[in-house]
Amino acid sequence: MNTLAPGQLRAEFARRLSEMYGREVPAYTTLVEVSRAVNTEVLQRSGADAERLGSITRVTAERHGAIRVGTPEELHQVARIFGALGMHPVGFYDLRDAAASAVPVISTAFRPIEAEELAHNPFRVFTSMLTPADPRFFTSELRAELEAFLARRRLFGPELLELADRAEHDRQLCETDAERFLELAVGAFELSTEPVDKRWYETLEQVSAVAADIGGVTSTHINHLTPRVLDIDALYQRMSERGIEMIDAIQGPPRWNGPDVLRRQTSFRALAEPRRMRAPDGTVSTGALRVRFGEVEARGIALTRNGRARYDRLLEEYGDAPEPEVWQRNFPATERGLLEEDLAYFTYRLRADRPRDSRPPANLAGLLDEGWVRAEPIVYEDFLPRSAAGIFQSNLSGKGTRDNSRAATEYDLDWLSSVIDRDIQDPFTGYERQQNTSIAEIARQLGISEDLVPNTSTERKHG
Ligand code: OOG
Ligand code: NI
Repeated sequence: MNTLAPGQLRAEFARRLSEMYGREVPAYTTLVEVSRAVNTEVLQRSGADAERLGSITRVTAERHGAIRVGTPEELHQVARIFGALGMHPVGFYDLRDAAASAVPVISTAFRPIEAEELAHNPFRVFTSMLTPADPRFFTSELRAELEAFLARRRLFGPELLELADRAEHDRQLCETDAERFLELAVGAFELSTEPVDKRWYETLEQVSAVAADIGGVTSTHINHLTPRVLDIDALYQRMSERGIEMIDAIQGPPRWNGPDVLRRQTSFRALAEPRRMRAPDGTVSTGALRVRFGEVEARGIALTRNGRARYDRLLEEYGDAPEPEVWQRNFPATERGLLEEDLAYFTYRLRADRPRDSRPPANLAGLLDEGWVRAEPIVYEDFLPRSAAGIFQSNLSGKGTRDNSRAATEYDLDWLSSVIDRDIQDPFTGYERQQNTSIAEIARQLGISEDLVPNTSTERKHG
């Protein structure tokens, strides 16, 4: 009998989730159609350049989703489900301080880690966990009530978790089990039809709409599913022309005439969807909630720690939407410039067409100049905390409340890692490893014994 490996399960999960979401959120289908049209145009316009940051097959299938859970136990279970799909936790995002509105969550992203797995299907899920223990948002009474509510609910059933564990352990499932696993897993992220306890939902909503979305109901749901587009400015305009109201801006780096770096994203506001509500007297009526929205992203080159420090400093100095001129002054306008200043990550490959008629120089710049090797940019696979907070915020109805006179409860990557009982990878580590492995490989192929790893130059201003 046929079996499905984690990569196949992941691709199939992403496909079915997309089908479900498209059925339930029609604007998503429009977004996917427009993204596809824009990508085809970019491909025709730019040829091979359009695929410099991923094949068109990958980019067309590429999605990320987002879910939010309430407790460490729930996050632990989510990690098991994604583990079955070959998705591992990467990065720690603390959105509590990244947002001006009340966004009481900390997050990580589950995604494939190996380059081949990413190329096969890069599906990732930004996963947030509520922080009821943070006294800036929750009083001790509300915290207790919230934690008791969360402890009573069950997001994922035993059969789903058992299949997940088996899939992860065996690194495969037979077709029958895979079918059942996928059906249960997709179902777990569908919007529930259970009536919402109106009083409880509204109590939490006063504190934070995010808290209500997570802890006001007995289930979880995918709140957006994001296609990747190769020209996000064109997409933004096209969607607006189709009458879909986008948020004010594209978040992340501006459009400019240099290489795309990190990622840019934009969204349309959650649509009001009918939802059954139960009043304190027990009567059920139809209300509306805005909990599912649309988002689209463009991805660029992964920045090194140096590059990221520069990016963060620019946001610090110029706010969330720096002008293209600011970019021009602070970032080199070519991939080679990024490489020379150690601002971005590249995979180095030997050029087969280069005659081996001299001794290859023992430094990367020389090898590039003399045509021995070429450098291919490594695409950024992760998220940005300020943009993520912006996405949360742009979809909140009210600002909620936050008492800044209270001290925040501290969380970090290690804490989250112990909660889910899995290593959470630092995002930089993966890119660095990929770059350094490729350098070691060309050095070996060319018989160069010196250390070719680029010197991690100290941050210096460009231009
Ligand atoms: C997650 C928001 C973050 C992104 O693309 O930055 C995100 C959420 O709303 O739950 O998905
Ligand atoms: Ni997103």
